Parts: sequence; C-alpha cells; structure tokens
Amino acid sequence: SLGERRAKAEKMFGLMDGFLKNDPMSLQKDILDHVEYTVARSRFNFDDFEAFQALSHSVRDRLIERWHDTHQHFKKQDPKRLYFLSLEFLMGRSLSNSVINLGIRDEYAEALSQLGFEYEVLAEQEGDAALGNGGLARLSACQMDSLATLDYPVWGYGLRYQYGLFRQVIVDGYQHEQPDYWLNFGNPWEIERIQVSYSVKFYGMVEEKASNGVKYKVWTPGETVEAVAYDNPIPGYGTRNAINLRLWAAKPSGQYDLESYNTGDYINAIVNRQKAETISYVLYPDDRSYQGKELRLKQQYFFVSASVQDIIRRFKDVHDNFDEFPDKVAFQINDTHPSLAIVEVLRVLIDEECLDWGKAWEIVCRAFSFTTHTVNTEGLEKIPVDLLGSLLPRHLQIMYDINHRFMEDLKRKIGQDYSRLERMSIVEEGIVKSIRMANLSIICSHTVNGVSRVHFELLKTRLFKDFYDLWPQKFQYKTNGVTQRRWIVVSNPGLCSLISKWLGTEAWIRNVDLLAGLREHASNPVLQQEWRMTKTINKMRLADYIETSTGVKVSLDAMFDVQVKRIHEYKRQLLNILGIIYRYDCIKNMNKSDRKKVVPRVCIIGGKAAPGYEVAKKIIKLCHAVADKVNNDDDVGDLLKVVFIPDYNVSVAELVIPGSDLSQHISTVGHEASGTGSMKFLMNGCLLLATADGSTVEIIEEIGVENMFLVGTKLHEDPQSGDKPAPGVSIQFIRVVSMVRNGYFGFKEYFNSLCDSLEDDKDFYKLGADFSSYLEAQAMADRVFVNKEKWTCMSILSTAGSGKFSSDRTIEEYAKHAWGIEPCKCPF
Ligand code: GPU
Repeated sequence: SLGERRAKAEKMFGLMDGFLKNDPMSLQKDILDHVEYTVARSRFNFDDFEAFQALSHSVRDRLIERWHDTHQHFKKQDPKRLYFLSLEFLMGRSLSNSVINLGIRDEYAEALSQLGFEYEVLAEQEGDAALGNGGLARLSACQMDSLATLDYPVWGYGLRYQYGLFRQVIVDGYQHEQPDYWLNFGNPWEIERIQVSYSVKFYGMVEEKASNGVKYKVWTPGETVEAVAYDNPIPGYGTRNAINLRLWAAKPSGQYDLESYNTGDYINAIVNRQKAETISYVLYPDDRSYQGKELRLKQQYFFVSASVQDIIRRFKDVHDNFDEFPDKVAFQINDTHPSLAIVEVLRVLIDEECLDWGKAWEIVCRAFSFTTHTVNTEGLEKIPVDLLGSLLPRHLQIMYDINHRFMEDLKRKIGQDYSRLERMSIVEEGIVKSIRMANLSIICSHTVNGVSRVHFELLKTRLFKDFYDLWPQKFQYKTNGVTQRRWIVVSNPGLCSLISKWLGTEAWIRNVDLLAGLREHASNPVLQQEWRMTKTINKMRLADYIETSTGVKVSLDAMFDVQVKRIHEYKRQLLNILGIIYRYDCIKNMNKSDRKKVVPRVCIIGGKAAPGYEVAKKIIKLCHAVADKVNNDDDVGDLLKVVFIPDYNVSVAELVIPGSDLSQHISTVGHEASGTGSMKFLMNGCLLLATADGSTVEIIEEIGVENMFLVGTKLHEDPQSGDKPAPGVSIQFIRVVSMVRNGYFGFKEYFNSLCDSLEDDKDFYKLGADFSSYLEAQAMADRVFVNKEKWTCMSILSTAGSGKFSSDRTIEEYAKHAWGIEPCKCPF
C-alpha cells in the first residue's frame, strides 16, 4: 500500500543521513557528477558554459530539497495560503540569487576554484529570464523573494512564455527588436511537471438546461488546450523555506478532433493541433497599452483557468465544502491582467460546484485583493465585448450578471445619478462596447491597493473617486519596495561587506531597518574613504561594460549620471537629453580657462521602447544623435560623454546601479504611480535627481530633501489639472529645442515631430515648464560633486535611509492588511 511504501521510504531516507552536504568537497563531487551525467561531458574536459550548467544543476538539487520540505510542511499545517497571480515576472538570473539565499556562495566559490573555475565567470554565463516588461514585472519578482524570506505560505502563478521581452539591438542609433528565445540552452531552474496539467476551454456556446426545476448553464467549448505546469523554486534568505512559482505552458489537448483525422488529412490535423502552443509563445512587449488583441485575452484566460483549477483542486484535497474557502485562500491580482480569475472562480463555484449565486459571490468578494499600478484612465484595461463574447461566452454572461446586480444596488444607494452610474458600470457603452476590467476588479475585491501614498491620493480623488466615495474602507496603499538581497547582496558585494562591517552584523539582510545605523558614521572619514573606494571599483566594472557594449571610453573621475528605465514620454528621457544638449552648448561657448571648472560627466541612458511606440523610438535615436556629436567633439573631451546602453535588462541593471553616482527619476508630477528603480539606486548610495512624483515623495521624507536634488514644484503646489498657468518657458529651453529642430544633430525631418510636441500648447508633459528647475538641480549636483566629503555623506545617508523601501516591509503590510496570512516556517 501507499502507506507502507511511504514508511519504507522514510526509513531509507533516515539511513541515507538527511540532506545534501554543502562542504566544498561534496559540492565538487556533485558538480562533477552533473558534468558527467546531466550535461553528459567528460569530467576531465568541459568548458565554462558546461561548468555553469553543472553548477546550476547542483544548486537546483539543493533548491528542490528545500522546496519539497516546504511543501510537505505547508501541507501538514494547512495554513491560509496566498495565490499571487501575475502575467509578468521579471526574474533575471537565478544562480547568484540562489546560492546567496541558500547561504552557500562561498562554499561553491571555493569548490569551483579547486576545479580551476572562477565563480564570477560562470555566473556571467547565465541569460536573463525576462518574462515581463518593466517595473510591474520586477516588482512581482522582488515580492516573491520577500514572501519566501518571510516564510509566508504562498504560490506564485504566471505564464511560461517561450519568447521573453525582445532583445534591443541598436543599428545606426535606431532600435531594432530581436526575439528572445531564452529556453534555447535549457533552463535548469524549472521543473517540468507533465503530470500536472489541466484542460482550458475557449469559444463555443452556452445553453440553459434544467433538472428538477433548477436551471443551470452548460458551456460547450469550441477549442480545448492543455496547460502544463513548470515549477520554479524560489528560495528565501536565512530560512529553509523555498516557495513555488508555477508557470503554465500551452500544449495541444489530449482530446483529439477525430473528425479531422478521419478525413485523411493526417499532416494538417497534426499541424493544426500544434497551434495550441502559440498561446504561451510570446510576451506582449507594450507595457500599459491595451489593444484588445484576441491572443492576449487568450493568454490571460489560459493562465487564469489553469491556476484556478489547480487552486480549487488543492483546496478540495482537504475540504469537502467551500465554507472555509476564504479562510484558506487569498488571491492577489497584479493589476487587472489576471482579473478574469474573479469571474472564473464564480463560474466554477456556480456552474461546476453548484453553489447558488449568493454564496459564490460572498466567497469571491472575501478572497480577492487587487493592486493597481496606474494613475490615469488611459492606462486602464478594456476588453471589447464582442471579443469576450466569442472567446468566453459564459464569462461575459457572468460579467453582465455582476454588473446588473451592482447597478441595481447602486441605484438604491445613490439614486438616479446617471452619469455616475455610467462611470461606475463594468460595461462601457460607445463605438466599441467594452468591459472595464478595473471596475470589475474593484467591485469584486475586498481591498484595492495603491503602490505609493500619492498614488493612493490620486486613486481617491481622481481615478477611482466614485468607488472610493462608495467604499472608502476598501482602499489602501502599500508603498512598493525592492529586495535588498538582489539589489545589494547579489549585485553589490563590495557595498554589502562594507555595510556589514560598519554595522557589525549581517542582520540587515533580513531586517533592513538596521541600515539606519549607518547614519552615525556618515561623516566618519574612514568609512567615507572605504565607501568611495567601493564606488570606484563598481564604476570600473561599469566603465568596462560601457566600452565593450558601446565602444565609448569614459573617465572614472567623471560623475556617472544615469537614467535607466522603459522609454516613455511621461518619464521624460527627452528632458534629460535636452539638459545634455544645454550642457554641451555651454561647454562649446566657454573659453579654455572656464572649461577647466566644468565638472566632467558621463550621461548614461538605457531602456527599451515598445515596438510600436514611435515617439519613444525617436527619443532613442535622438540620444544616439546627440552622443555622436558630443563624443566626437575634441573641444569637449572627457568633460562630457553620452552613452546609450543597449538592451537594458535586470542583469544590466545589476551592473549599472552599483556603478552610478547620480540617478534621474524625472517623470512629470502626477504620472508615476510609484517608481521602484529609484529605490534600488538609493540602497546603493546613488544620489537622486528627481521630481516629487510617486514614491519619491516618501523617499524625501526618509532621507530629507537636502540629501537629494529635487526638480520642480511639489505635487500639492502643482496639481495635474493645471489650474495655475504654467510658468513661461525659458530662453534656454527655446534654444536647445531649436538646435534639434535646425538639424544641429542631423536627422532634421525625423526629429521634427519630437520638436513639435514641445511647442507651448502641445507640451503635455511640461518639459518647458520644468526645464529651468531641472537645470538648477543639475547645477547643484555639480557643485556638490566636487565636495567629496559632502557627496559621500549624502551617499551614505541615502543608503541609511533606504530601509523603508524594502519589499519585506511592503509584503508585511499586504500580509496583515490585505491577505490575512501568517508565516509558516519550515523547520531546519
Ligand atoms: N507599471 Br500600469 C508598469 O511597469 N507597467 C504597467 O503596465 C503599469 C505600471 C509600473 C508603474 O509605472 C510604476 O510607477 C510602478 O512603480 C510599477 O508599475 C510597480 O508598481
């Protein structure tokens, strides 16, 4: 029997003396075994990449061990679990993160060096897992790290795209997109679970049937696709817990369409069957733009349906009714992308589990928590009703049912205020009748979360005002955070040891508030000296990378001034470039002795433009055009260099952030929901030059405005509505724009439309209005940079004040105030 077999296995396991061993000798043996049996190379002859593969497999074994124990433990305890649903996870590399979280980095480094390999060199062999676009996706990855570290019983769910975010290649200064077939060389971090699979249905029709006078709906699908699970263990730091990120891949269904086989067209029948796989092929690369594409909707439902089936199956393993469901299951939906999960749970409970509407509705409303990441209505997802009705006919009916009940209820509460009723409806009438996924998510969730305090204010007063007035208790915010494990310990080992040395402990890696202890040493010349030394080493690494990736040689004495993030008009990379043009123009107009006083700069820009976003692509080209002119001007030399780092991604960020002196976060006030890049720079002691937008407002409160360079007016002085007339545009602004317009950097025609968009009445993102203030902040940064003591002090205080911006804090807040979950720590 199963019980007997289990008892026997447990006895054998006892004899085998427990866990895998982590001393360098055992690690060496493991690596060599993997070289021979997994990679199938001779243990006397293998290259760096093969060594990386074997190394990863040996780490994977250790991950799996903990991951098994964690799940055994969760099963035994049966705590309330969180299910974190996101269509995007930007994990980057896994090797370094894993060995650090497992606490065996040094042991591996030693084992490898005895085998004649260098750990760092092997780690560089790994490619990024780029299953996401930008901030939203990297936030999910940071939050998974914190969830594991804090021992929460959680499952992450997502899609296993075969093509991640495109690779950006620059040809003659223009962006080109290349496919990222990241699975080409295998992926040691996933565990394929062919036996964990579910059928997902699409299309077809819904019929009403009745039995014993009870009516019910039957959905007969027109297409069925199989979802297969790929599990990715996520290790916590300083704990045995390792949680699971389950990603779904589409496979042809096991149910054959006999008809097409019988017609004799065997080959075509196979080819058609295989098309099912396309659902999970490729990540959509346009962040925050919704084009109502069928494939995207299919991806959303595919992932949601498989996850919901898996979650309900797990619940039913130990429960025979749904009364306890909301006490055992919490759903988190990351933006509206997974919001079909709400409707899917309702559908399963009503149509398949035969619960009545009232009961099912109550369960759903207690289970879902929703986070929104946007500030304006254009950012909200809308799905055309025609598309929904054809792909998911039953779901559309349920959405109409929800809306009908909600509208009736609302009329009773607010009366005949039709324009408000119209605004709050799930259904948007208009040329294209659509479903508003945000309204659906708000109505069906128990909490609606913002991602920073000012974002929350905007939600209450603008974006979701109607809903806030109705249900103020639903609305909350949890300011975003990032994980110090990835963004200091993994990517900046020098700073990591320096911090531990001065704090006298490594405890800050789990309790980041301890960083505040650096404050008392901020002016200590010994720390300052070591702090600068660490920065210089990181700048050397970055300078090398810049030279290999762009061919530009940069001076380490220059201030490394960095803006890296997705290219968006509201993020104002254009403001940065116009500032660079101003600086260049000033240098050109100086005499030799004045030039000696210029603080040398390396201006670094990086980021991807969505493939269809023309303006963003022009901004990239302008950056290259300016770089060409400036970098080849002998008058300028090392006083100013401009570089565009191609293909910005997580692993490039890990190199760029530790090596920068100054970083820019200059979105138009009222447009950035939070911003998380700023937090990574802050932790790494880079000074911020930023507008008081999103979470920067809270950063200022933590470090003090005197420790950064503030651009522009504060949010409350300058509401987006613009009741105050914008201050006049400066003469400098007019001059730099006209330089571009007149072809000073070439490509006159091509840049025309960019210049047009900066004309007074068209300058939607207020570059003109903020230009003077931007230049002042930049001039201030120059003045402080030459005062090494002051700059270093500000840098130390930035790191010291970054504690609040750890995703550990964010996750604790979600656990307490949104999910109602408790830690469930696996014994060592
Ligand atoms: N964000 Br909406 C994205 O990265 N993609 C999106 O589609 C949307 C938002 C970002 C916000 O712009 C950024 O301010 C925030 O810090 C981040 O999500 C995480 O909340």
